[in-house]
Amino acid sequence: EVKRLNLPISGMTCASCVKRVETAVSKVDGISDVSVNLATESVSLNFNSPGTITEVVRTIEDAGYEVPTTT
Ligand code: 9UX
Repeated sequence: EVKRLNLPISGMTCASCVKRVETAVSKVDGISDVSVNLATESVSLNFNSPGTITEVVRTIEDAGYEVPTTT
């Protein structure tokens, strides 16, 4: 079952940042239809397993950005 998720991202300031995050996240196995929005500082994506999100967060952070948490 594929579900869609929106994650906040901080640290993006230009269109190249957006492309960088989109490219990196799109390469994660089990992730598809990645769309990064600079104005809302977030990414929307389809995922097929909850465990995949951990790798998405790591990928975003490895690219030099942050995923702010509410906890
Ligand atoms: Mo743009 Mo983003 O010049 O890390 S690529 S700020």
